[in-house]
Amino acid sequence: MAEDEKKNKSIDKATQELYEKACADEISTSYSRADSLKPCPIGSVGSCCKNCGMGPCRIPLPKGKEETPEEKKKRRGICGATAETIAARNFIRMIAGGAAAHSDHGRGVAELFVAVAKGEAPGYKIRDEQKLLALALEWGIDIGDRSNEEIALEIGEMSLAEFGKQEGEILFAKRAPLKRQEIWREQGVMPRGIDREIVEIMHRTHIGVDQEYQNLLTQGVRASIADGWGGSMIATELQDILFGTPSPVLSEVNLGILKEDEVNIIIHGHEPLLSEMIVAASRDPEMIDLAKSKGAKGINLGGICCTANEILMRHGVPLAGTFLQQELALVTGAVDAMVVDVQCIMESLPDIAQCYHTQVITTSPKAKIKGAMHIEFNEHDAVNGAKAVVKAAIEAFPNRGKNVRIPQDTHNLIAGFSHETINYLLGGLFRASYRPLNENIINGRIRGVAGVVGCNNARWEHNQAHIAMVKELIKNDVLVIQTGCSAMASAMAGLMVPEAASKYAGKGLAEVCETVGIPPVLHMGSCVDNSRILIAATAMVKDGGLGDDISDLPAAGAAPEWMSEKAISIGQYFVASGVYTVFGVTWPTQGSKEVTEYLFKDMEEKYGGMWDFEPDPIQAAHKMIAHIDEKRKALGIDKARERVLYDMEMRRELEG
Ligand code: NFS
Repeated sequence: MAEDEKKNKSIDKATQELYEKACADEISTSYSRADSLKPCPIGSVGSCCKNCGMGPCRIPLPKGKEETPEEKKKRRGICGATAETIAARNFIRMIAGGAAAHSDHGRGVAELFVAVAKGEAPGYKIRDEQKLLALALEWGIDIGDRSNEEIALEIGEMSLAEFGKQEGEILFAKRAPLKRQEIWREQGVMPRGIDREIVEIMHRTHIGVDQEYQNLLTQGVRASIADGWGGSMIATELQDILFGTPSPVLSEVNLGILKEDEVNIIIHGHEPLLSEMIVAASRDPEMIDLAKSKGAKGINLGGICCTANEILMRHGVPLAGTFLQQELALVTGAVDAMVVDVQCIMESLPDIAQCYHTQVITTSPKAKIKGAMHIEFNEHDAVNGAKAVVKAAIEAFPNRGKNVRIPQDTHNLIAGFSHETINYLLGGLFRASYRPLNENIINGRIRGVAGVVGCNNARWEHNQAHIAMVKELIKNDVLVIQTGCSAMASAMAGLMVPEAASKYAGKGLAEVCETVGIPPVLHMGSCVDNSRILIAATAMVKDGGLGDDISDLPAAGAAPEWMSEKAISIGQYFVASGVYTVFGVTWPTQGSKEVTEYLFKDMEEKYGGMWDFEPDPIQAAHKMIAHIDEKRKALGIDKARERVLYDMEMRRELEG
């Protein structure tokens, strides 16, 4: 779908309604800016190098014809960098950006973890003791009769040390299947320390350093593993211990969750450190009384972007919307405060807020926005910080104008599918395991598993690709696991309730979902929680019957509406972990055939997983299904789909 063919801004009714209101209110949004600001055709394919002051060097491919070898020779930057070097440099710098964002989030959690262990962060406590002890055992930390805090201190310090480690291997890499670890060692991509791999990308892509695209891309792989199996995994694991491991929770999604007669606070960004406290503060009777004294009936919270997924998973706080709905939330005129921390936050927010009454509040010293109020989050005084934020929202409530429109649309969803929850739901408390899932894959009721994740992109009809792809996958008996904005998109389409199984899923998948009582599309959390997908995939390998590595699983990954550098880092660690991963919208290395071929083909030989690019979501789904079927064939379970029902004897054979 080319940009000019894009009919609507969104397939979501609430979003369409508010986009129209934004136009009527003469508000500039990412949707309208995307109309007037076309992507640079040279930069978007990775053929622009601006890594030094001699450039930017723009070296476009010849238009409409094959490049001759002579032309190719001349296609170089001033320093002599080839199209390959430039595309690879740009690509891995995206990985560095994404891995840095996730990992700095992980570092923040680890710092809070240490503060909590030392008793220096009042209001926080360790909520999941079992997970704390399990991690201590895994890392060889002495438990004995030590207190939780003593153990936590050691875990926190070991986690922090992962970032600055100079040699050896990151600790969580040991969680990967043994075969996977061997592949990483063989290919020289086992990360040493998280920060080190990111810094090395910045060094190697500086002018005049690494000038072999394969070698550049190899470092990209190493940094991405440091993200998925390092920084992101630390974020997820420590957040679970501190705030609780998610379990199934019923909630609602879309901008209709805003309330006419309550103080509406939108929590937007990524790190749940502050938002956890805001959830508590919004339930504090003192705050509720204050809200009532201003004429409101109560305090209503909603989330946008990945922090929304964090507080949804643990507290059932409703989701207001995805990345592309953040501006429209303000256009409702009903948001009293929007509190942001880091990542995926649009700089246009304070400008839009000015046209209504909304207080935009920044909270991170790393992310200030001109025109926003700044209340800095301090982990040593988080309770009061959160109360100050809630108070600012309450103060804004009486200023709400008449120009208010809250769309009616909401959908129910069930979230909270952490790895632990899936394990428990499938196997039961005493026999927690993925075996029933594996068995249903082996017997063919479930064809395979797909992770569909990532952003919205203003260059694409909002949510269209996510929903089309996910529906196509479940219709073909592929169980879908999701995170991020993609998960929210499916929830908005009603795919995350158990009833969706009989309505949208193929017969085999529907049968399994109905037996276990789960939706055909499982919400696993925020973008750092893609690490949960890695753990789930590893658990499937370890439970047996589906090969001995992630690359053997009938599984695939996708980010059909990606836009952020984080998505590229995520995609790369999926690929590096052995997963076929297809992206939509646009592909950032098209300026170099060799680099693109290397990512799409050569990586499969090295890592068992590879990249692909397919903007049409239905075709992309079919590529994923074809890959899943190939893996089924390699496992010798391709015939099983024809004789779906197994008798006891066949089962015994399978288990034996
Ligand atoms: Ni992840 Fe994209 Fe942002 Fe979350 Fe949404 S845009 S890569 S999904 S909120 S991080």
